[in-house]
Amino acid sequence: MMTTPLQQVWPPDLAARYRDAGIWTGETFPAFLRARASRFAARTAVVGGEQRWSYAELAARATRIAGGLLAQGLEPGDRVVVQVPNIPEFLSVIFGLFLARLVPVYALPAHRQVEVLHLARASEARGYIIAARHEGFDYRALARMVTAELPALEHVIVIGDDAPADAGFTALDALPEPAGPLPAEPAPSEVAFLQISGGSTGLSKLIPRTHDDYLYSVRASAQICGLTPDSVYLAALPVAHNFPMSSPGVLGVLDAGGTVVMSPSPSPEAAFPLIAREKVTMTGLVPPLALLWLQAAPNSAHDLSSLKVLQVGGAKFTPEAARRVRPVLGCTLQQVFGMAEGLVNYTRLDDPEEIITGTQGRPISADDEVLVLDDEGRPVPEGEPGHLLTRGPYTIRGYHNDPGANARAFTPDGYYRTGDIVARRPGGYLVVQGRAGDHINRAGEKVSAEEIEDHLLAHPQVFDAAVVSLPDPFLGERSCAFVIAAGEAPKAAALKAFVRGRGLADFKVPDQIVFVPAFATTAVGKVSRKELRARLRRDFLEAQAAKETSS
Ligand code: OOB
Repeated sequence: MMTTPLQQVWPPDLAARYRDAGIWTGETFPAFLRARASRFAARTAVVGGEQRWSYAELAARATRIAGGLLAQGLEPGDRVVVQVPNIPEFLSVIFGLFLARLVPVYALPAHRQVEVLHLARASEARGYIIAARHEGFDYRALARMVTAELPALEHVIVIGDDAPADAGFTALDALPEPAGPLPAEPAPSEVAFLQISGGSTGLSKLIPRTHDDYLYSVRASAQICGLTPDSVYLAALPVAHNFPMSSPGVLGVLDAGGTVVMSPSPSPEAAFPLIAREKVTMTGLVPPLALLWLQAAPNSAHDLSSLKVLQVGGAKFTPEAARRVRPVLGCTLQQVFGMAEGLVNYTRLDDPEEIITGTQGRPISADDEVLVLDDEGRPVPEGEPGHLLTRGPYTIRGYHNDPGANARAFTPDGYYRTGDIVARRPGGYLVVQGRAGDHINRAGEKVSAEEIEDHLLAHPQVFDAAVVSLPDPFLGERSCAFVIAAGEAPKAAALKAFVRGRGLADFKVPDQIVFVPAFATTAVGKVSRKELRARLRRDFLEAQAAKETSS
């Protein structure tokens, strides 16, 4: 069966420029692994649970997995959905895939059958790699559901002690013996993997990243963050996400020869003992978790003094919270404003405190081109809010196989419309003000209003629904569904259970449901979904404020 080819192409003049300038070095993931394994052979690459692997061992395991996957029947170029939590095997699996020239498609552990089916279909995947269980959830049951609907997903590989319950699944430790040599080195301009978008409309789009572009962002990030062989990075957020994967994340740490410590959960209960035991120097969190850590640290018996840098990103960190990081945790805050599509901004470790607490950083590269435009597409003056557009050596030029989305998300001259509203300050520092698009940034997890509305509309007692974001003191934003019932209104809890029961990631279930008799319309009788959502949100917040002042 022919699958849709993967590609990511920059205009030849720019590609030549990035190569000549030494931004794209031609390094590929297989070469990256081999070089680190020879240079840092005996050093500890990754720690997790009872396991502690050296660089040499990580490379040996990845090589064994690569041969096994090919012997199993997967072929170079095949896409493989990887849904693996923070365990050392995440790294041996993805590097195994790279060595076999198989293409990982990163799913998050929170994803359920709706998301996994979508990713597998959209990528035309033939393989699916899971951990047997994680945080009380049985991924084999999920795999059974997904493969029943999608027979093309032929190979299910299960990581875990217990033998797979199902015939037809293969344990990672029981892959067949490698049958031949590994394939030839990929070209650095080839797509190495598919990352997933936050999904501002509908389901996530697939983001093809090349060896050249991604490894540039990894190396540059490791440098900006001052990583060395002595760095110990705690992977607290799910490593399949772009932030803990490459900003600088686990890949940046491996680039520098440091040690990755896999935390099964980002909670202080799981993370603090690991920080103390492994003398962790750096980690990355989303804002709500950073707030939890700030609350828990003063009462903790664990020694957190090894921590030098706390990164916070994925959603806006308020300046008030940001100012508490140094006094409470005794470490430097680094704000990270990035996107799986490419552009990543960092505050630098030696920036003045006011920049660190008050901005979301500046781009990695002098070759990142950043535009801040008004609604008519004209540049706004410095300090004024506008739409952020960007292109550069590690920002994609298009999603996989989605001309409609590409026409909306990219300008004819190749700028990516991020959907973010930012203000630019002197020195190129960006301050994020909000989103132009209709998605909810729920504690860093992006929820598309449209996707949830579609699920709500599938309920027989729902006539219409509009999902909006509301400010939330803990999550940053929470989702609120305004629903017009068809006849008798269902109970809010029942409607939430209905949405969950459709097999969605938990973070997409509306946090709040408000029943309304009708949606207001304009004199012409029609409003766009966008206007409708904006109006519902505004009216609700105004009514809430009025209630608060009167009480
Ligand atoms: C990261 O990546 P995605 O793809 O899950 O989400 C990207 C979107 C951005 O467009 C922006 O809306 C929001 O997440 N965002 C932030 C932010 N960092 C991301 N909004 C405000 N302040 C921040 N610091 O979330 C991501 C990827 C790489 C590194 C860090 C985060």
